[in-house]
Amino acid sequence: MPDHDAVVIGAGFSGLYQLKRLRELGLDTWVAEAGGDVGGTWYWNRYPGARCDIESLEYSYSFDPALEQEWEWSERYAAQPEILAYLQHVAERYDLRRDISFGTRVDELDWDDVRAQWTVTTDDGASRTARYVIAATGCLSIPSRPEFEGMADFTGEVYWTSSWPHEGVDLAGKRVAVIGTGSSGLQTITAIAPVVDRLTVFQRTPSYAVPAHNGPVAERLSALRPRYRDFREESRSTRAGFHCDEENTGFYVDTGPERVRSELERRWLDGGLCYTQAFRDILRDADANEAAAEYVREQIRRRVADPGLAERLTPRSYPIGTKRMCVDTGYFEVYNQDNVSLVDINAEPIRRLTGCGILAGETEHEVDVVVFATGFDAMTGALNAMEIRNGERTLREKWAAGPRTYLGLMSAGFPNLFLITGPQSPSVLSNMLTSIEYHVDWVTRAVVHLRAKGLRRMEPDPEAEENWVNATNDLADLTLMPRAASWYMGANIPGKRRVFLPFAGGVGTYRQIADGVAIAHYHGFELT
Ligand code: NA7
Repeated sequence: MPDHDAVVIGAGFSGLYQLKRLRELGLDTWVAEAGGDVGGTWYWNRYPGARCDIESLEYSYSFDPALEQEWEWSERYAAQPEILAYLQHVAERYDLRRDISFGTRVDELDWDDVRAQWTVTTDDGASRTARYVIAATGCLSIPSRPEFEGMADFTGEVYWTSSWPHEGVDLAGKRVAVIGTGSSGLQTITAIAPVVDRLTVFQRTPSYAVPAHNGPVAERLSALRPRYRDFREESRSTRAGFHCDEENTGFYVDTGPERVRSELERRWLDGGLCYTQAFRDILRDADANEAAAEYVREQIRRRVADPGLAERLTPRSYPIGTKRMCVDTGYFEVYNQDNVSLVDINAEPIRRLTGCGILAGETEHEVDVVVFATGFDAMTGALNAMEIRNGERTLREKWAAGPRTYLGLMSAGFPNLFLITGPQSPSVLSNMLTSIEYHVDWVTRAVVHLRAKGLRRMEPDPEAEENWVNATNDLADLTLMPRAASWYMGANIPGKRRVFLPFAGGVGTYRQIADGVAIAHYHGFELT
């Protein structure tokens, strides 16, 4: 008998809920978490201004109606400390910590086909066995840390947004450089601009951003509470796993110019990521996309006083929505401050870090602090960081030309290894909470089925997997998504194979397919 029924890797939103569900089934479950406490993403990403860009009313667990009724979110978009406090509350409320080992990273997984069990080896050298392993390792959990020449020479402070120190950072009155202008960069820049002495932003690609219109949420929360269950159920059938007024969404091709403009304006005034759902074909039709992109560009010109600077901050090289959209609160206005400057590193490439700053083009920018907001090895990074062996090869070798999964949940040849929000599932194209809960419930149901039938082993049929891989690639090719050098495509990591990583068919459709598979006795899986 294995040491445990199940090992869960990670104690973020996915791992905590998975532990709760398996424990309810009476399974002996152990969780390994690399961080010092629960929280995952929200444990590590403590940079100034860190905030979720999915609304709190939807970016929260739905599994317990009592929790949903009791928890008070303070803002429309919760800041990192509030989300972390929520996860800590969840850990305490359901007494989850007693099965979690913190500061423990899983290095290796070895499948033993005779015993039908995994051996899980952690960075302290210890090993234990388990029938099932659930990788709740997150989609954006392995930071991308590009190497710049001279990094060791720089004598000032260096921080990464993705692993910000828990205390002791004070940027007030300092000269600060930020490298990277994705969501993390934008939030950091906006938060620190008012307190630093000088801020120099190094931008490679400008981002499209829509306003958050953040504010108190208490009223909406109390109005929602009587129908919270229905609201959650609706989310599960939407495209992106959260409400976006989809019933009022038409096709751009059928919409006259005036109506196009007023719809974009309406979405802009509402704020948030629903902007790119103004038309159903926005990510498929180049004209629809260009109309939505141009509206955002116009707003940038209105917000940035210096037209030359506005132009440099304006995204033009890729369709809107094909890189992860940012949600901002006063980001562009920051550049109207005298103490803020922008370096376009396409025109003035970063040549090296020096003892006292950054040499870009011919100019040395003297700074006290460098902040890297350079993103993550998305979706496959955390899985490929482990040695996952099946006796013949590693998962990393199997995935050398891109990930291969069935439903984003399992990969053929690696039995009883379940992936929460794995590649080729909607995950990063959706509200992660909707996708996480769906996957955890699906996995739990599969485990119940295996146990009820006395089965020991589950893995995808290679043919079903092949079809799923092809379907996800075909779906992506129907969209404009592959046109951007994005982390959705793996394009931010040197040497990573460019394939579209998530499933682009939407949360509601995905759920119908994956539910159908389960109902049809796990069609496409081998259960033995
Ligand atoms: P992102 O969105 O991947 O942003 C990373 C940024 O860093 C982006 O602007 C990159 O430019 C830039 N970058 C990356 N590598 C380099 C190098 N070598 N030189 C200069 N600039 C670089 O990560 P975030 O952490 O901001 O956001 C991740 C997700 O968190 C976000 O999507 C939300 O889901 C929440 P590029 O665009 O690649 O040219």
